[in-house]
This record gives sequence, C-alpha cells and structure tokens, in this order.
Amino acid sequence: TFLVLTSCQEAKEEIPMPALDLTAENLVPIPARVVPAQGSFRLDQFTRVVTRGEDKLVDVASFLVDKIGSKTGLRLEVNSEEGQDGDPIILLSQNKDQNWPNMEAYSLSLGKDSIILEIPNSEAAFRGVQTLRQLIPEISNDTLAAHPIWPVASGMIEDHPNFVYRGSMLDVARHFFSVEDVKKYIDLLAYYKINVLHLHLTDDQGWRIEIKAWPKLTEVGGSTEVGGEAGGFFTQEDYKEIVAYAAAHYMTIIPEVDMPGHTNAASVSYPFLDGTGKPLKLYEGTRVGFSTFDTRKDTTYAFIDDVVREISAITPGPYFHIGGDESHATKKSDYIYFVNRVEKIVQKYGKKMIGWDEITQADVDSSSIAQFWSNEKNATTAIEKGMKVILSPAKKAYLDMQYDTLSKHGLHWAAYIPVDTAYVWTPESHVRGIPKDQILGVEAPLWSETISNIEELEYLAFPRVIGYSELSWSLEENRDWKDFKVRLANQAPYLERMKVAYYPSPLIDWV
Ligand code: TNX
Repeated sequence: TFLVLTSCQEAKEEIPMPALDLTAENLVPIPARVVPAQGSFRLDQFTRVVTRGEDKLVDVASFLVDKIGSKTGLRLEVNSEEGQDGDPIILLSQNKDQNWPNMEAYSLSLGKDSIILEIPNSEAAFRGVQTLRQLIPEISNDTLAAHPIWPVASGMIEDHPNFVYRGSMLDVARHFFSVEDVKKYIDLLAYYKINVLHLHLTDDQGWRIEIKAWPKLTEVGGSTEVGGEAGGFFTQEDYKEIVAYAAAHYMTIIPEVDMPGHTNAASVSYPFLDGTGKPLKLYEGTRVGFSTFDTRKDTTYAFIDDVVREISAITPGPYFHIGGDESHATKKSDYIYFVNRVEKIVQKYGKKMIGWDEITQADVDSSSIAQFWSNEKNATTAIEKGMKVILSPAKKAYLDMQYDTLSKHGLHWAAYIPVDTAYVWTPESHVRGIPKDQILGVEAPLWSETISNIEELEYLAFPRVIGYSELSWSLEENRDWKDFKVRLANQAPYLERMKVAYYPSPLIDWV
C-alpha cells in the first residue's frame, strides 16, 4: 500500500487547499476517536478509488462511488487503470492482522493526497464508508481550482461499535409498506450504521408474507389492514429482494411471525388454528390481546413448522422472531407449553429464537434472545437464564410514540418521546442487573397503527432513529446531548436531499 502512496505524493497541480477541522465535522454516530490534522484532501474528478483485499471490497467501493456520484455529480471509477501520479486516491485496504477491537472496526487516515480506509473485512469497510460519506461537503468549492473540489478534513478516525446489534423494527402488519418503502428505510438506516431491520410480518390485522403451503394466509389474511384499506403482502420473491438489498447494505433482516397471540389474521385464514372459540372475522381496529392459537393441537405445530421452514429457507440471518407478546387470550400454562415447542422448531431450522420479553416465562434456552420492551422482571429473568437481551424500552425507544401532544401521528400509552428523551438515556445501565456483556444491542420499533405511508413512517422515525443509532454504535463516554444536538441539526441537508419527511423538532436548531 505504501508504494502506491509514494507515487502519489507529488501533486499534479498545486491547489491551495483550505484548513478544515475534523473535530468540527458533524459525524453521527460519533466515532470512538477523532484526531484532527492540518490541511484537507481534494475530492475531485481525478480522484482514484482503489481496493486492496477481498473481492467484496470492490462492491463496497462501488457503493461509495455511487453515493459520491449522487452527492457531488462526480463520476468516479473503481480500480481504474487510468490516472496519474499525484491524483488524489481513496484506498480501501484490508488488513486482517491488525489487532482490531471488533470485526466492524475501521480506521480512516485522512491525508492531503490520500484517504486510506483500513479494515478487517468488507463489512467494516461498509461502516467506514458511511463515515467518509458524511465528511464530503454538500457543496463544492469552485474557487480553489479550475474544476470543482470537495475538500475533506484531514486527520485520523479510529472507530468501532459499542453494540453488535443496532436495529429498527418496522410493523408491516398493521399497515402494509411496499418493497420500495422498505428499501428507502434501509438506505437511511445504513447511513447511520444500523445493521438490523426486524420486520413484524404478521399480526391480528394482517399476514404479510407468502407461505406456499398455506396460501390463504395472504389471500385472506393479507387482504386488509388497520382502517380497512386493501392491505397487501410480500411474495417470497419480494422478501428475497428485501433480504438481498439489506445484505448489500450489510444489514440483517429478522423476520417476525407473532404468536400465539396477535394471530387473528392467521386464524381467519385457517380457523383450525384458533384457540378462542369466538366467531372469527378480519380485524381492522387497533386493540391487542384478543386472539390466540390453539396451543394444544398438533396441527397448529405442523402449520408453524411449515411457516418457520419456508421463511428460514429465505432468511440468511441467524435469527427468527416468534413474537410472544401480549398473549392475554392464552392461558399461562398453554403459553409456556407453546413457547417451549416453538423454540424447538426454530432451532430445528437452524435459527436462534428471539421473542418479546414475555417469552422468558417459558423454559427458554440460553441461546435464545429476549427483546425487552416493558417488563423489567422478564428482562432480569432472561439474564438469570443466561440469555442475551435486546433493549427496546417502550418509554424511550418506541418510534411510534408521539413526540408531544401535538404530534400528527403516533400513540402515547408508554410516553411522549421528544427528541431529547429519545437520546438521553443509557442502554448500558437502563435495566438494573443487566450486565453490558449480556446486552446484544438496541432496537427501535416502529409500530404502524397510526401510519400508512412512507412520509408518515419518516415523520415518526426521523430524527429519533438517528439518536438510537448513536446510542448503539457510539461509546458511552463520547455521547452527549448538547454535542449530539448540533450534529443532528446538521443532518438536515442529507435528509432533505433524500426527501425524508422528518419531524422538524423545535428542540433542534436545524441548519
Ligand atoms: C405494544 S410492544 C405492542 C404492539 C403495539 C404497540 C403499540 C409489543 C411487543 N406489543 O402490539 O403495536 O404496543 O405501541
């Protein structure tokens, strides 16, 4: 790598570059370590983007070039044969031997003539590329040379994530969202280094994923949604397209099939599943806790076996989420029996089970994961069982809570969550008795009772989800509301360029 650099030391034209302060850049999430240096890099039409290492780095470099293109209009090439000594160079260089703190760790050496992103693998490269994207100014400086230049501040960034699991959940069951909507959400989340998208695929109001063995699930169960609109569902091809798109953004998709409660849409489609004995009809309201599977019938488990098998076969990620929340129509003993049996099915298909915190009442295995949302006792039971926990406390991390009493969308049963409340809490110590090493990470769920299109989704998710990205990526000692607030305000140009209908919270001095 140094050979390449020495041949690039001499600048082709002497362009006086501005002095920029790397520590004044508005990076979100804030990196572990930022050390400023004199000078700046000239990103321009002559810049070469080069990879050294595994083939997948080329795709990450192409992603970078593509994003540089949409931000600046520059059309750069990856690993081009052309170019001259002295051209600015961006090098993605794999170094497996360094003692990396984590497999998503990266270092960025931002020099005058070169930017070197050093990484253990392509996943880490993808994270580092997000940082680099944020360092490129929105507008060029056209006075430095005869051609436009985007100056990038010099210095050194060393970074790695605080938690390996940094997620958001989207409820496509209460209201359905299209593949295009999900892809846009993935684009936005990936920019902030979020690496998990949990899809809540089924609920009382709708079943949104094609199951070939049970076609009525989507034909009948997918035919409506909250408010009585037409609903919809993902074919398995659609789902694979989402999974592939997420994978290209180094993001894991977690499918959730919520059971034994929240199952009205399934039971209307196949009434043998129902355990309530009440008349069944499609449901377009927003109540919870009235439905349950019949947990004592073998046919129920044969059905679940098919569902878990088909979805697992098209889900490369390691997890399968079984829901398990608010099963108020299920007897406790039946609930425990159910979770115990379904856990075995999930494991049979090679997945780790995740469930909402109620699942810890069953005899769950230490390899299963509890998603804490409201009951601290359930969360501490998880720890006693040796399980890991995902933190989604409703009072702090629910994206469907209103910002305040005037918010156009959202609920407030857990809390009003203004942008500061969403950020000012400490995942590491939020639930007493949960040691940090048992916390897999943070996830911000977006339930969709009150939102039915991408603009409304964006209104609730942005800007709060940007704060959750920092709570899960950045080290505790680097997080600070006053400092975050300024960096958040500076996300406006990006959000506007991406046409994100974010809520312009009055707590933020938007730029
Ligand atoms: C509770 S959180 C639910 C969901 C609702 C949400 C609305 C959880 C595991 N269950 O069924 O959509 O509240 O905020």
